[in-house]
Amino acid sequence: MLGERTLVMGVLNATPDSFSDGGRLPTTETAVAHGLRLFEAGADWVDVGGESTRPGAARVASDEECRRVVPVIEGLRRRGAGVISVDTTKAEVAGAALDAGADLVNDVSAFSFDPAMATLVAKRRVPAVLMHNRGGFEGRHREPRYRDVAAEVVAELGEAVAGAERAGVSREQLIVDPGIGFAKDARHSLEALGRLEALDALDRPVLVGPSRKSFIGTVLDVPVGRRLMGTAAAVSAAALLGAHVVRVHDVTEMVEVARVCDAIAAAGGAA
Ligand code: PMM
Repeated sequence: MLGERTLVMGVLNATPDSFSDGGRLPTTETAVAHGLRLFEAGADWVDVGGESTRPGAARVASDEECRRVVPVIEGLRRRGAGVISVDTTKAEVAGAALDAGADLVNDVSAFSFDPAMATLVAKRRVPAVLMHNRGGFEGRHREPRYRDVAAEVVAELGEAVAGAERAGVSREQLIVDPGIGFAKDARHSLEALGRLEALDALDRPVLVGPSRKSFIGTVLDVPVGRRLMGTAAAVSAAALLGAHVVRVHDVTEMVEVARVCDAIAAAGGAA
């Protein structure tokens, strides 16, 4: 399935404080209804998260994070929804989410915040996204310094893949992500995206999450609510540079963007 066309992962943040959509889904029912709408709008996967990753966000305890994501995943699964991922860095939350019906784990720390995550993914034999990041939870957005962003992202993700394999995870389970906006300023994010093909060296499917992020705000000087066209441009670039999956908030619009990029690629225009 991965690689035939660009898959769209819709974002479902069950958090009071995410940077672009936090607090909009205050109950399980509204969150489940939103998730179902994302699938109806054409999302291939829906990514359910219960801890905001935005700079300055407070750490959420495992039990609170489970309280936020588990009922939403159960609700979606009961209604026969499609592929569900859980956006978490904690093995306890990932385990509960898989028990509730999630299909894969999306870890923005590439298994580095919680060493039990790799063991869990190895045991459950589920796919997992390893996203590039630096520093622990507190240090993750601080002082990004690179000599060569694309090369360092590839090298560090390569180490994360090797570490996961040492913990018993099979390479085939893993998807890699350059971590747009994580431990990267706008210039770093643009370079990581513009040189996405460098990730081909890892020979794993690639997921990219540029949706509404601050590098778009830097280029266009627009607030979060006005980043739809910038997101469309970033999704096009990602799709044409070989992304297998794009993680977005605006599913209806980005499904159209992805389909046109796929048609261009199929006609021999790129990739
Ligand atoms: N970005 C956010 C959260 N989770 N997961 C992956 N794999 N890649 C990303 O780029 C990513 C992510 C931050 O965005 P949000 O707060 O809108 O969810």
